[in-house]
Amino acid sequence: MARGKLIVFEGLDRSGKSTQCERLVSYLTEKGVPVKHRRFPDRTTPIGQMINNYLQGQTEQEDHVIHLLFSANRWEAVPSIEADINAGITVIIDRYYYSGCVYSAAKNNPSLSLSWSRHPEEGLPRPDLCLFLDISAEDAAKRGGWGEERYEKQELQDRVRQLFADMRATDDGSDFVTINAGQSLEEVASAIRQHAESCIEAKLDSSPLRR
Ligand code: DGP
Ligand code: NA
Ligand code: NA
Repeated sequence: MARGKLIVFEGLDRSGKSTQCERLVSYLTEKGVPVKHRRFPDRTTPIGQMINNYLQGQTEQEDHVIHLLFSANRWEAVPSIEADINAGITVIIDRYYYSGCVYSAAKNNPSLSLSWSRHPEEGLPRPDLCLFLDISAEDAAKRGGWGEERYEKQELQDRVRQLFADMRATDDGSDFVTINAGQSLEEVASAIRQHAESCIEAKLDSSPLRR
């Protein structure tokens, strides 16, 4: 049996990522493609609840500690992701280790660089396709105010945007297929469907997930 594919959505808060991720999952499900929808952070596990409390400002965590918790929250899902993929199910994830690296590095902690932040993520299954929803500062601003959570502040988001751009020059960034998220919902969805369907149709039967 052909293995499933690993498809990841990335982008800033307010890039439309979660909406587009849900739309792709519904579209493929209706077409009869076996898919599983996940998101990180997965707030349902004990580690995820610690992350949720931190994001909501109820607890404080040292910068490296919260970084490692976000990473652990991905690692704890790996057996389940691998089982799905080996069973022929395509796993579609809203955020992954790319967010993990840039949001931590955006804190400007001198001992938490983009390259330091990459280490705990080493060995996680590498996506077959990473859809990067790119939006300009102006377009993001038009979409209304930030929410209440810890990282939803203009200054931090500006650094996140810059770090995603820096990441494009690294090996991780070579995974990105950039989608212009400033287009209409329909245009964005259609571009995403094209990339996702050619990824799913690509024959990788004998090639394992990369690491
Ligand atoms: P979301 O549920 O997708 O809105 O994500 C919650 C927030 O957490 C969002 O501002 C992005 C941030 N985030 C997601 N993954 C990570 C991670 O691995 N590390 C850090 N530091 N932040 C992350
Ligand atoms: Na958010
Ligand atoms: Na979201």
